[in-house]
Amino acid sequence: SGTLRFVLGDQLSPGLSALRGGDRKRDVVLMVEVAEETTYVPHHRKKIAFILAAMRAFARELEADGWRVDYVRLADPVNTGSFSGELERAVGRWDPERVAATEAGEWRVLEAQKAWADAPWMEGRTLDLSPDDRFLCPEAFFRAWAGERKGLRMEFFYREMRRRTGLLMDGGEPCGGRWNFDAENRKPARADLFMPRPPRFAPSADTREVLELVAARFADHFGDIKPFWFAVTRADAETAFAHFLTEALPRFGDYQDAMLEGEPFLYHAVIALYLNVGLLSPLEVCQRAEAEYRAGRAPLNAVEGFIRQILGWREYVRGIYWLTMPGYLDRNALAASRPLPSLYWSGETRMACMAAAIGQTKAEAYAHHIQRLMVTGNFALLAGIAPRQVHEWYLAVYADAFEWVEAPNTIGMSQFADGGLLGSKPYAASGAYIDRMSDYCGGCAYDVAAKTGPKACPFNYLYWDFLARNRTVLAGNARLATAYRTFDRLDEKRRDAIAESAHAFLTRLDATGSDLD
Ligand code: DLZ
Ligand code: SF4
Repeated sequence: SGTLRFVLGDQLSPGLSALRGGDRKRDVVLMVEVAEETTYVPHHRKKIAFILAAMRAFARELEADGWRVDYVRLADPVNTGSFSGELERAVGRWDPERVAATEAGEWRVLEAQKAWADAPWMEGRTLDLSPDDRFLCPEAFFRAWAGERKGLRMEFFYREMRRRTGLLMDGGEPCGGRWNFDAENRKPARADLFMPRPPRFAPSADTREVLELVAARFADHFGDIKPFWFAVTRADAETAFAHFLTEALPRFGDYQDAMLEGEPFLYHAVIALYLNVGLLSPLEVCQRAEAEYRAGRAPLNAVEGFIRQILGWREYVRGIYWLTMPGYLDRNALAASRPLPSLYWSGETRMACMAAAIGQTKAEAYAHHIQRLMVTGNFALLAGIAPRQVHEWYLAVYADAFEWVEAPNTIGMSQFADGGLLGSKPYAASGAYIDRMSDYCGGCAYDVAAKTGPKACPFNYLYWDFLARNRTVLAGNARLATAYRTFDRLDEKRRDAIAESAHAFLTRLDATGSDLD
């Protein structure tokens, strides 16, 4: 009797639609740790630890709030290893009248949820699958918006969302008279002693138990488990966010695109992982950032930039995901087919920028967006790596990576494999961009000023090689016209030297998985 309320590992929010209107005396909340979710891509060990620890903490929070929670652990010998298998067993245990669930964030899991309605063990019971209204843009709203347009530019979607929510609006007008202050947000950073760091939380006894489980069970997965300092409770995630608001938000805008050796976090909030599992609410974090602006404690360029990431970009990529799945994962507009080189897992490379981004990814299950887009993403794009493999790497290695947000970012924005649905041009750049935005090049074995030859920065010749190789697809792109003109003005000897350097580099990459001898 009663309702079985199934809560997934990225649905750790007390206000979740599947819990709404529940009867704490009659209903049971089901949460399950399952092998399928931990291995559908080889997740970073810190990511698995984070999700399982947050799930266990949430189960305790629900119990403290009067719910009865049926929690299945990964090590339970009768665990079937899948959501559907565990739901079937739980239905057998509780014989509920109804099963309630919130629609999964991923297409793969939503398909499984929809199939529950016809499962033999659901006979005589109702399935109540409700939308995930923690997101600010309902799927139907996005479809209607997208249906009217050819180009789906984030900027216009974002303006609709500003109007719809009233965030950073003065009446009908955007605060400060402009929608977007990004032009002010492109400053390189300098290391200073007072740079804020995200607060670190000591693992509880429960979390330490999870760390041991993950160490034993996922010994062959990528990534360091310790030190483990992520928040796993709502209270700690809120502390982390409050710290960001006072310490980093005021300068977040200025240094959004900067990269510094040894400074993985800069002025970034490092809250995507908390938002994406439900420990923080997207609407609330936007409202609190706006309050900092209204109180005069943070400038508009910072607050607008922060809110755009969440209200604009995050909602927009989710809309794109549901609009284009399931085909999206196999898009490959540039027909890139090189297998992902092993240096993405080992971090062993002479390219200082790549070593820094991959090294900190291994340590922290985190890299900020410019490292992902302009270093590891840019390299994969220039080297012509198969987008599906690039996608699976990002999905595996980042604690905040769930397919709905990661796939459009990787396949669309970073790899241009959707042919320009998301971005109007590929995010391809030579070493000069990385040099301008970071301090990596000074400590690199390569010379960022050299264009060709064994000492030259590989991003330099790979950039031209990328443009030359993809000419038929990209030549018509207005935003690349200048680049193609520059390339065509190079004399033949230069162009041959570029092709030769690129060929030598890529041949070694294919043979060894890296650029080492
Ligand atoms: C990512 C993940 C992992 C590693 N483990 C679990 C798990 O054991 N149990 C669970 O409910 N969810 C897990 N998740 C998150 C799910 O993969 C996530 O809910 C799906 O991606 C659906 O959006
Ligand atoms: Fe990266 Fe090239 Fe700079 Fe080295 S020189 S850090 S490879 S951009």
